[in-house]
Amino acid sequence: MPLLNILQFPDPRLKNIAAPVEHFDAELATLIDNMLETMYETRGIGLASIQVNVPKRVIVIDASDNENEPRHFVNPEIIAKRGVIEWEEGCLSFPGVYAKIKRAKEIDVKYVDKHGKPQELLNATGLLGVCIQHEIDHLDGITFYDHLSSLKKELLRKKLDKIRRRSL
Ligand code: GNR
Ligand code: NI
Repeated sequence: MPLLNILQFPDPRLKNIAAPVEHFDAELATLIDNMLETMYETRGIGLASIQVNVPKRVIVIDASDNENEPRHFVNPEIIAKRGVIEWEEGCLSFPGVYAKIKRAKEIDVKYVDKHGKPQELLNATGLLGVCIQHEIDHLDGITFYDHLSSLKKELLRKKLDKIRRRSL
């Protein structure tokens, strides 16, 4: 069992909007550690606090090949977007289903670290860039499902139902 419980679609709490973090204390550091542990345990490459029912603006990501680049972003904001890319995305709140989503190809992100120190990540591309956009969406109550046409939404729901029936 992963440390933290990950909310599953269509849990209404996935639509909550996360509030900015104001206190850079031990509780925040523990949340980040627990989110990273849960992400690694579930073989995800990212996790947003909203998914573990903590509506604070915190995300963790490790988009490396060797699971050795844990990153955390507190109060992240995309400050520039360049180009468009389509990427096959998955989500820990929709296990087993995947969909192609259009995202910005390259982004610049401003955030603070767990100490409250301002940071910038410039020119994030590929899986990292896509994942940051996917996670920031979660903080605003948006999932990859919300990016799909109604036809693709229906298809994805059916696949999800089938997978869930199979694993009962
Ligand atoms: O594990 C995940 N993989 C992934 C693949 C492509 C684009 C985005 C992601 S994020 C996802 C984990 C997750 O649900 N984060 O919110
Ligand atoms: Ni997700």
